[in-house]
Amino acid sequence: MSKELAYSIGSTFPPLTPGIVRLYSMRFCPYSHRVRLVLAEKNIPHEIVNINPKKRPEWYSDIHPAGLIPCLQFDDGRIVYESVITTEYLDAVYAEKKLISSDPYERARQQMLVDSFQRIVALLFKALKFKDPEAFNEICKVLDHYEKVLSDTFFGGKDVGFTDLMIWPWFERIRSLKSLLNNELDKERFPKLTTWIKNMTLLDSVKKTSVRQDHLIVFTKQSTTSAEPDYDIGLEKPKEEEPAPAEEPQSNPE
Ligand SMILES: N[C@@H](CCC(=O)N[C@@H](CS)C(=O)NCC(=O)O)C(=O)O
Repeated sequence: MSKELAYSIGSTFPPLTPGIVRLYSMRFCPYSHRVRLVLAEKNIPHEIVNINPKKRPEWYSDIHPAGLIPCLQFDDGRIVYESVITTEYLDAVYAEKKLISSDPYERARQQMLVDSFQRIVALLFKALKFKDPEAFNEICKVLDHYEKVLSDTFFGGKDVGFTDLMIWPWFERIRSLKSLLNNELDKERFPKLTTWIKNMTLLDSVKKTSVRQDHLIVFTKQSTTSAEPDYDIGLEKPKEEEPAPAEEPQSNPE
């Protein structure tokens, strides 16, 4: 049985491992993907506990008051949630390989890029759920600004940083879901972003955390059409209990 299976109602709290940060996650959640990227990029030893957000385990409300994912839990009781706050916290505590600039203006510039990206999050949802072609055009209009301000290998310079990791999960989804979107980014309109995407895909953290395209396609189809998508797509699941064999019909004595 896979260790990645999502915990749901009725499950028992899995004990924490001393010295290991735990991330409560969901395999297809782009916000969790942000934190998985940061943990991988900074090489922070961690474990992942997947949660079924539609059938959350009872014990999860003691960890995150609103029950959202992602959320970090440390073995000394510290809890940190909200993907951007979590990233800022991890960057401050694990100082090696800094992702956030110490220069106030540069930091503000990157935070603005991450903040405005929420517009794309909403538009992508609209494009996928309502098959609204105008939503993809709107995404491209927002991305024009990102194309304009990208002036180096990554958004913060020669090394991968805060903005890159915070926005990547949605670029991975735009790429992987082009068949569902019936659209993809125009290389002529976005030459710098096209090179940036190539550079991102070469990073180990991006390779390690990428979501399988076929699973993502199935999950996205399900989550835009059903209230209960399968959070364990592609995983080996526990065998359903065999139904008790039906009693043999008694034959009438001749
Ligand atoms: N602002 C939050 C958003 C997190 C979020 O919306 N997570 C989704 C899963 S992708 C969730 O927990 N949904 C469950 C629910 O809304 O009840 C963050 O950045 O961490």
